[in-house]
Amino acid sequence: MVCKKYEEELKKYEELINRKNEIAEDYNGIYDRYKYPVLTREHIPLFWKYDLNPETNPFFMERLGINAVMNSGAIYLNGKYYLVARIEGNDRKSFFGVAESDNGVDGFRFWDYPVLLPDTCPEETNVYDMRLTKHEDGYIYGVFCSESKDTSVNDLSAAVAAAGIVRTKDLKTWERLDNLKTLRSPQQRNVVLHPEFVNGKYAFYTRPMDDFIDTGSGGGVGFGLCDDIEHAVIDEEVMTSKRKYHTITEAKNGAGATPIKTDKGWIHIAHGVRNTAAGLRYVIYAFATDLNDPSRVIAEPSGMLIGPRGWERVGDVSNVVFTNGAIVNEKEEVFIYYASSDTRMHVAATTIEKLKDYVFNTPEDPLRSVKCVEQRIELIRKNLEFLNK
Ligand code: M1P
Repeated sequence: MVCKKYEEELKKYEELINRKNEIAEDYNGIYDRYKYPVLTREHIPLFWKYDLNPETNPFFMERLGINAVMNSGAIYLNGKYYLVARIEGNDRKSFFGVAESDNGVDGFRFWDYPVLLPDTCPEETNVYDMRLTKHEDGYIYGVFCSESKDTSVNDLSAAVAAAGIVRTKDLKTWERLDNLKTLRSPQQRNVVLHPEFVNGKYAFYTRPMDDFIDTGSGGGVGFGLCDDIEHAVIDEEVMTSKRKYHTITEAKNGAGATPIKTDKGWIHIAHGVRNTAAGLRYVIYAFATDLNDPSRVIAEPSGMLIGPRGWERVGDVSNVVFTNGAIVNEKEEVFIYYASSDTRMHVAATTIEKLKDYVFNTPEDPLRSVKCVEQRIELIRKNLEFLNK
């Protein structure tokens, strides 16, 4: 017999999963934010955390608590919306769990079991931030950060980030492939597989880094090709979206969602990081690359697409929004899934039409205040002329 507390907690859990989401009030014309997060630590099934047997758990205590649910890969399959979430236990280790919804904005419910990845990397300590790519070769690939202790230096906290690769056809059975090797970059995070072959090869967006935190000489989002996905090796990485001084990407940036194909170019939704007196601030931005050469940036609107707002600013790592997944459905609606402050998952909804308009018609960052004022004065002048006609 389950205890009364379990029944009370289960009722709260079911109310949370069944709560309808609503478009939030703030308006920008580009996308709609939603009032409630789509996944939180409270969305984790009770039977993942508690021992439900009163004989072995008389106080109905959490035995394996969950701290946060965040950075989720996203995919649309057979009319359903799936998030492969990064779930962080109270023990700081992250793992992946699949949550499913009928409409993409609410009702996300985790499958009964989290994903148990094949244990092929004995040195790997932590895994997180999976990007899902439905590739034209017929597989769904998951590329994630595989983190290990750096044993080459005498520093307990030193770590190495690499890109782990798995593939599946159904999100249930996962085959682990070799980690990506980038011959000219010692560390990698935020790696995304492009959905199509480029020049007959697998193509990755990379994020070269000299160190676990600092990108150092890594100039931005890289791009490289490899012949064999099962033993992926990239020699040369060319730069796509570059880090720039005094912009939202000054400290670092990284690819986010798998690029979205449109008739005007590939649309990328990435993250940019700047430093502040309060630490690093992460925002989401967008850019487009050429349909035939997805490494060539053809449009990059100025500034951020999504920044942390209101209570999104607060969490385990405050002042962060981060995306690694978006879904486009058959109505060309776009759902951008983003985490706030490394704590919970939200959705911002838009359309392909609006995203294209945003990416191709928003002015670029002119990189100097005086030019930004000129840009704004031009907008004001045209508007006042229009209003006074
Ligand atoms: O804490 C913010 C983010 O930090 C990292 O991103 P980046 O590699 O660009 O610094 C990632 O660890 C990410 O998971 C995290 O949300």
